[in-house]
Amino acid sequence: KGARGGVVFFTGLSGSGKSTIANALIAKLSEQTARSVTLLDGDLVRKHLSKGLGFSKEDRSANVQRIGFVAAEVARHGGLAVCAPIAPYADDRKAVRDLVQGSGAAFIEIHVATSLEICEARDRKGLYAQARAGKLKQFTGIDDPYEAPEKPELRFDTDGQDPGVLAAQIVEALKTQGVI
Ligand code: GGZ
Repeated sequence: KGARGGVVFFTGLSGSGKSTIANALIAKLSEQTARSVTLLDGDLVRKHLSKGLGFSKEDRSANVQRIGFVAAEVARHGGLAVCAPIAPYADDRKAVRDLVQGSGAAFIEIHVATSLEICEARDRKGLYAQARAGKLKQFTGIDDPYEAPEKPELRFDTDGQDPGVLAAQIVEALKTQGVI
């Protein structure tokens, strides 16, 4: 019991709340378990593991596959990895799922389904405004695709939701899957 590795894989638009929920999850896990957690969040990944990659379909795919490879290795050795890229393409997410599940680890895909309208209205980093002005090309949801997952393990409509409540649902899913 407790020895099964697992990957929590968030997907959703920029500004949808992936990182916020991921951090709430990590806080909750640290209260409830002694498990250490490997966080593969967008900012750090693109600074190190995926340094030099842009936002073409090829580069996004490479980025997501790299995240998936590291997460699968962590999970294969009994660890717990939390990933939070946009991961806009269904085939990349499927490849990561297959890689993780292939080693017997749990894979929990979570669609953070905050609408484009809400993400754009928040625009915390001003990126949507830049994309609308044509200064930032290939921006997900504006002039680049986002393929919503059809059957994620969890889907969150984050509007007005407490990240701690959402994180608690993920903890339950990890318990159901025998990870914690
Ligand atoms: C989408 C972009 C883009 C473009 C820069 N499209 O809100 P953020 O700033 O911090 O999160 C976004 C992040 C997306 O990187 P990912 O590695 O998660 O994307 S993917 O999974 O598609 O590889 C955003 C910023 O980088 N950003 N340009 N054109 N987001």
